[in-house]
Amino acid sequence: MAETPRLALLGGRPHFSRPLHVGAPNVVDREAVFRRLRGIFDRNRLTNGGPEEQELEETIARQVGVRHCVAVVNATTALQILCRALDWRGEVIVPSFTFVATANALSWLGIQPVFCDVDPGTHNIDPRRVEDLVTERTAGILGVHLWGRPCDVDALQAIAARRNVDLVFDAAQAWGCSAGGAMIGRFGRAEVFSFHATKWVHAFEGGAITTNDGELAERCAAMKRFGFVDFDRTAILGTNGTMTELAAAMGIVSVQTQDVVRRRNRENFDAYADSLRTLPGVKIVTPAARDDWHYHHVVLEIDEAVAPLGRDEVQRVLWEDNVLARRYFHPGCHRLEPYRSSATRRPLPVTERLAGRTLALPTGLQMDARDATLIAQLMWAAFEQAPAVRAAVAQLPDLTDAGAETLRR
Ligand code: T4K
Repeated sequence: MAETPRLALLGGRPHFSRPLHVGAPNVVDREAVFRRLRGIFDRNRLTNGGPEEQELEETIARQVGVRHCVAVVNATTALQILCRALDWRGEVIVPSFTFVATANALSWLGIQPVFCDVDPGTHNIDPRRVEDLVTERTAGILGVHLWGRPCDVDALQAIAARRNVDLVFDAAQAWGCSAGGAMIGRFGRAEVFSFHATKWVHAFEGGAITTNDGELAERCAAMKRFGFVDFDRTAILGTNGTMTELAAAMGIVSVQTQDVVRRRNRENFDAYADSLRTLPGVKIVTPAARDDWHYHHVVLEIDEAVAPLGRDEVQRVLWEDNVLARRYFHPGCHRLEPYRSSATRRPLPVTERLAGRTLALPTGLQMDARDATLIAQLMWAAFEQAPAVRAAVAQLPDLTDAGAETLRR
């Protein structure tokens, strides 16, 4: 290890002059987006099923290897449309250890999310816990490929078939990932991707439903456009989930240039992994050998029983140095409103443990491998001076008060 860096928390100057964000947008080729934008203005077709949206849908379907793709304004709306198109009511089994949008999409439709614990190794919904939660009110299982690592699709599929319920996946974090050679996006009855600006491939805001079920795709496509199946005929209750042409153009260029981002993510990830391998009590989330990954989520598990500092203390150290690490997904949906106040709480010990120890670090084009190594060195330095760090953190205001302002910088 190089010379110990002087932590900003302990009086040094911040090592990064500009904040490094988790989820800073990656834009590889602005000119290509501008060219497409000129075409959009020339055609004067700005939204509602223009050529950019159609091209994006074809691009996604081709890369995933499915027959149908329906582009939607964002993944949250896409999940809602999919749930409606499946005519889901009653209860749906879903992990709590996910971004709150997964559960909210259900609740927004009056469907009750039934929170299931996750597997401690994969962080994904634990099939061994799912079956006990199936009741006569269960409409389906909504798995989440958290961090882009695939759920245990086969086990979930077996339960869904045995109990005669639907299985779909929230693949918001999993664009470009595969499970044992099969691209995520092909599993269950349908899957939903997010192309939000914070994703490694994005459309400013965007989402997509992928499926091999033609009838389901047709229903989703009609629902996303007010229920229209013709220029003036509706067939179904719909909403407005349309993606603009500008967003679709950004999405196409982002897919076309994704290898540049994946390569940088990989370099950053390897540098983090190399430097953190022997840091006591710290484990980095890695893909299984059989899977392809985007290396977009650099997620640590910090075990306070072994590490000299806890996750929240490490986060404060990094923030003082302008590394805005995030506690994804603290504290778990079941501990956020409106779920926290609901009467039907069951114990989720693995979710609780993970929510207290996971920390997401920045990556992407905003930084390089040297930066990743330096961030790891800051963590080493913090561990070496743990008593002083602990005392200094205790003097700081609560992060929830200062945090929102800092993130806007
Ligand atoms: N299911 C799952 C499993 C998901 O992870 C998500 C979204 C969804 C469903 C729903 O997908 P969408 O409906 O969004 O398509 C972010 C994103 O808003 C959200 O899309 C994402 N998951 C979630 C994990 O993270 P925040 O509130 O943590 O991100 P935000 O806006 O604070 O962005 C992170 C940092 O990145 C900012 O502090 C600053 C920087 N940033 C962000 C944006 C948007 C920029 O520098 N420029 C930007 O344009 O939720």
